[in-house]
Amino acid sequence: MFENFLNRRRKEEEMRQSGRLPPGQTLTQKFPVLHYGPVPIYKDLSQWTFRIFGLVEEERVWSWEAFNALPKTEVVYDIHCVTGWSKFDTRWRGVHLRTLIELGLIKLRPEARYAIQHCEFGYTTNTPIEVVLADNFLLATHYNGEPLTPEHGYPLRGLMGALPGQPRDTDLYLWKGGKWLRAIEFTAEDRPGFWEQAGYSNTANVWREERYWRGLR
Ligand SMILES: Nc1nc2c(c(=O)[nH]1)N[C@H]1C(S)=C(S)[C@@H](COP(=O)(O)O)O[C@H]1N2
Ligand SMILES: [Mo]
Repeated sequence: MFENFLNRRRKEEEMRQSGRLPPGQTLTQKFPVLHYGPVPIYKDLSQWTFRIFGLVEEERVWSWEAFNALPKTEVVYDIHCVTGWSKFDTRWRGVHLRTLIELGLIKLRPEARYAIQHCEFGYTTNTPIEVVLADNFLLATHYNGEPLTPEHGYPLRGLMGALPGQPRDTDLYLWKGGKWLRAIEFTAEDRPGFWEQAGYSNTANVWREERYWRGLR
C-alpha cells in the first residue's frame, strides 16, 4: 500500500519534470470510469452502425464489420481528465479520422469547421475539426490489446489523448472523446455538447487549464 503510494509519487514527479503533467493534474495508476447516464449493453453488433454526416460531400455509414476492416493503428497517449487525474502511456488501437480522409472515404466540404461526436443516449461533444483530424484523436476499439470494456465505451469511442512529451494546442481533456460513439457530424457553426452545456469549458485545452466556463460563453 505505502509502497504503491511512493511509487505513484515518484512517477508523478518524473512526469512533472519531463513536462508531461499538465497544471493542476495528478497521476493515477487506476483507470477511473466517468460518464453521465447508463452504460449501453449490446447483445450483438448486427444493428450497430457508425455514420459520418453533415458537411461532407457524401454521407457514409459503416457496419461493425466494415468499420473493423478499416486500417487501424496503435497509439500511445497520455490522457487527462478534467476532474484532475492523468494517466500516462495508455495504449489504444483504432482508426484515425484523418485516415478516412486520406483514403478518400470522406471529403469535407469547405464550410466544415466543427465536428460533433454523437453517442448513445444523446451524449454529444464538440471540437474544431483540427482537433479530431490531428493525431490526438482516435476512433478507438481496443485498450491495452483488448476490446474496450462496456464502461470504457465498447464497441467504439472517440478518444482524446495527448502524445507523450509533445505538448500542443490540440491536447484537450478526455471528455472531448465520446464513449459509445455512433456518428460524427461536421458543421459550420459550433454546437456545445453535453458537458459543455453543463458548465465545462468549450475549448478544454489541458495546458491552458481550460476546465470550466470563464465568464460568458
Ligand atoms: N457517451 C459519453 N461519453 C463520455 C462521457 C459521457 O458522459 N457519455 N463522459 C466523458 C467524460 S466527462 C470523461 S472524463 C471520459 C471518461 O472516460 P473513461 O470512463 O473511459 O475514463 O469519458 C467522456 N465520454
Ligand atoms: Mo470528465
